Amino acid sequence: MTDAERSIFTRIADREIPADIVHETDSLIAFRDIAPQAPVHLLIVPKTERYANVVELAEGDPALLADIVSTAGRLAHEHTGGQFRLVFNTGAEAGQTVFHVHAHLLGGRLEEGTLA
Ligand code: DGP
Repeated sequence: MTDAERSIFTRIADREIPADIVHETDSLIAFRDIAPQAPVHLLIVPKTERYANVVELAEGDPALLADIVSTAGRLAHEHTGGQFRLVFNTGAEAGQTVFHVHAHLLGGRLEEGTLA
């Protein structure tokens, strides 16, 4: 795969592009969003870029989706006091810009309409 074909998130996981990484396992990586929409705004990303969106992930690897959700819970306890919003933009018209599935974990004092 050429650099142009690899997703920006794969390049972050491979340490080719710097990011503020807060958590990593063999299958997932979590880092701060470059353009935060809330006081705490993390992206939780499976290392595989096989799945473009959450529906593909749910159908292809439900255990990995469950891992994202439980990781969100643990990270929310560490970073926001435990309450959070988890968003999967799905499709360009819904605001998805990176077609490598990722969850937005938003926490802190959310304004009404954040990421609406
Ligand atoms: P989405 O619109 O749901 O596809 O979200 C993509 C998010 O990825 C968006 O909130 C901005 C973030 N993002 C894009 N490029 C980078 C980057 O190079 N570093 C970091 N940390 N975040 C990025």
